[in-house]
Amino acid sequence: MNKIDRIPDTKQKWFKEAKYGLFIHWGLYSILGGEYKGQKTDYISEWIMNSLDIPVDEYEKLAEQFDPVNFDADKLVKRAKEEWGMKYIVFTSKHHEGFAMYKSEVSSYNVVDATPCHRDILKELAEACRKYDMKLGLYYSQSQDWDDPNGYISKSNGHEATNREEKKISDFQKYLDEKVKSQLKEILTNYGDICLIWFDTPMDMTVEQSQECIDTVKKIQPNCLISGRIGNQLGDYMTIGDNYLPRLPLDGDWEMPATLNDTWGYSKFDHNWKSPEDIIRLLIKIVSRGGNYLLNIGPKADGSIPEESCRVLNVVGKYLKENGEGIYGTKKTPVYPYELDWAEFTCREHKLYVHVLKPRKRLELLNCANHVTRAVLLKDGRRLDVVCDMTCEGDAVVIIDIPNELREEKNYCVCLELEEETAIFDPIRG
Ligand code: FHN
Repeated sequence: MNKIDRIPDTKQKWFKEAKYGLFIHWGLYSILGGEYKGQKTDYISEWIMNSLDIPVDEYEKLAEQFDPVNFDADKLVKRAKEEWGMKYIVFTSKHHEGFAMYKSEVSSYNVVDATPCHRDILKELAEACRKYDMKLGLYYSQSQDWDDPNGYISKSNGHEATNREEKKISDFQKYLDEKVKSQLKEILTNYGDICLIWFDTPMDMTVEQSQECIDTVKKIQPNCLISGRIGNQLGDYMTIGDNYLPRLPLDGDWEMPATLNDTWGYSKFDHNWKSPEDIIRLLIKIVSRGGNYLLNIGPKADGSIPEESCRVLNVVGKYLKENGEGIYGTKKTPVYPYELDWAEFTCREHKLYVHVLKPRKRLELLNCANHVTRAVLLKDGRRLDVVCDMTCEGDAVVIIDIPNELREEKNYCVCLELEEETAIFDPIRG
């Protein structure tokens, strides 16, 4: 089968059921927070070295300031699991800046050797993940490395960042052999089970080079998944464009990486936060289209998490606590023929979940032709009255009465138990 026609299948239950993960972008760029020597970047903040053309030796000096006194891996992982409802965490072990957020023997440009804190951040996270039974994946920038003379430097933001371009082409293999593969071995050997390696921006990597990275990973941890951004369509699952929600359900395993504001790394200037309602709706849409939502936070240099991120994630977490049955482990949902601003749907065998996102007096699901045996409010198990009927125009309709005390409420989920295995949405007829 042509690679392009391949339907990605991780064959891993945890990935298919997880639905919601936490992305963490943290590195030296977090110290700058989008500003260097009085100059602001208007691009994503973790790209500041590239966007503002900061010379390598100047940028490297940032490490001397990295001392995250407020970073508490235990608290963060506990929170992600118990309050925010995430099922896995993906942490930047090395982003394009080239700095390792763990103790590396391959390069002293790492968080233990080059900073005053001498803390192995990855070790702290890995221990917390083990303690709370949280899956841990690692972001690793395999192509771009702005610190290594042989790493790629992208100009994809329209910015002529470097004069190192010729060299990088000829010596990329050297960087791959000496830094990438060796560092992959380190992160896969020294930190316990790693559920996935989140490769990114493959650039011009050849099929052979992508495969070399995969082989390096799988030889050490055969169950470790490979993100779509290994390039050449060799990933175990599809990684959708950043913040790009597929309009329709997609076949196979996929994940959408996304930001809470407009940047991945911490920025002092970006206050364009999505609302909890935005995130809840996005989560349900992604899940109903068969994907996982990998939602990002960008800790500050001191290790604290921006308050605005926590505020949003707390509300989403509350929704998941009450309505998680309608999210985790659900399946790709048939496309409902109408655009409703007050509802989104998810499903599993013999169950259709109606996520009610705006206040309603009653729920009318026009063209839903299922036989519903019971309607249950997920947050308290209360049974609701339900009728399966026909409209005077001759269309099937399911009607659920909403009790008075719920009529002003939004963000709750009703589970419809179905005689049929799957949701039946009739096509629109005139
Ligand atoms: O260039 C990176 C970016 O900094 C960020 O890490 C995102 C996350 O998906 N990936 C790349 C751009 O797609």
